[in-house]
Amino acid sequence: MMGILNVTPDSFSDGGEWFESERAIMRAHEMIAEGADVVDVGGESTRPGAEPVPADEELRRVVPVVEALAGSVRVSVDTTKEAVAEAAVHAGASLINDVSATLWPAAARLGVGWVAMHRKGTAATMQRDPHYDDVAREVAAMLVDRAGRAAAAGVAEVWIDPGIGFGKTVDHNLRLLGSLGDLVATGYPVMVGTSRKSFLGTLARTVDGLPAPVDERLAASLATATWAMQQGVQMVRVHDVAATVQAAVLVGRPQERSSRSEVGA
Ligand code: HH2
Repeated sequence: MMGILNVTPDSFSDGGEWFESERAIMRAHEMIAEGADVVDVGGESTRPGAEPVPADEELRRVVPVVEALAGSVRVSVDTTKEAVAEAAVHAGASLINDVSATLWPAAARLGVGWVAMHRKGTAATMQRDPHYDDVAREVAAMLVDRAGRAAAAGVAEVWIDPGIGFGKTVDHNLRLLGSLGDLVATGYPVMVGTSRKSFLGTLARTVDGLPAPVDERLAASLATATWAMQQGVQMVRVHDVAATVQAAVLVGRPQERSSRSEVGA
């Protein structure tokens, strides 16, 4: 289970720099207590149309938080910038979560794991009418190609991720979720992130029939995370760690349930 830790400014807080990192570190400790195996620290939003963050600002956000957490949990850094990845690794991160799928040479050089995520276009362009002839086949082919290059360059731990919501329509996302088994069959460990994403809001409606807003997507997030785990996905990237761990114990990872029932309750 990978817990999402966004270290980005909050317009409702005026607590300044100390408050921002302190709050992030507190949230990370909550997620660790809830059962997160990895904490994914990110200083730049990748949402469609999000403003790019300069490297020095991203470094300022990410590095102190990575440093503070690295002794307590496995830390990954969610970045597309080599300088940020390198500084985070020096601060204790051991996994580069790379939505651009370009940083494998850095992972090889630094001797850490690497997540290759599929994305079509950039944050600015990716949701402008994305098109595929066969989304599942094209995404798998790109990921296997990148993963092969990374392995050949010497990266010992390579993850692949279909990049739900990154240059994909609702239909593309559903097709990718439906074909997770094909990614698992490649032999590379697979990671998936559906947590609170907008396609869930489009499909899951409120009682008024409106698209579910971001804070009403928990049930849909859990349904997709448990589906992914049942397909053999080894890591889910989530905001709601405690709830996802509960769901995983019941239906996502039967092996976890049997080991827990042996100890008693
Ligand atoms: N999704 C987001 C960011 N990083 N990394 C991986 N490997 N897979 C994903 O699906 C993925 C990711 C979405 O990021 P953002 O829109 O910034 O929101 P949040 O980080 O809160 O999920």
